[in-house]
Amino acid sequence: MKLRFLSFLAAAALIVGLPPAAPAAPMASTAATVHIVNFKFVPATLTVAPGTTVTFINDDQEPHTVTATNHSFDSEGLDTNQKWARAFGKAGTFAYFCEMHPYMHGIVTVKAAQ
Ligand SMILES: [Cu+2]
Repeated sequence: MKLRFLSFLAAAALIVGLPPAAPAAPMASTAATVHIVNFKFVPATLTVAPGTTVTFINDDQEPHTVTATNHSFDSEGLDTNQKWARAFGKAGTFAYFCEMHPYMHGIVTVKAAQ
């Protein structure tokens, strides 16, 4: 009898007791990388969570820049293997290009997970 009562208590505790452990939320990535390869940004379009730091790496033998279309950021010239990082804190769409090769375009979209 006592055992059954304890079982009841345990079941009741499960129902009304402590909140269940939070389900494992998918880890929002806080870092991403864009390579500059063969005069292209790879990937050319990137979607990240707010607060993500995006690192741009120039894999080419030519210098490139990562320059916002609205000039809100500018890496200046990146030599071969040089890296440049920027934290994207707020949601929005950030178009950029290479000042030395203006046909090179990329977009970082910053969007909160649903
Ligand atoms: Cu370039």
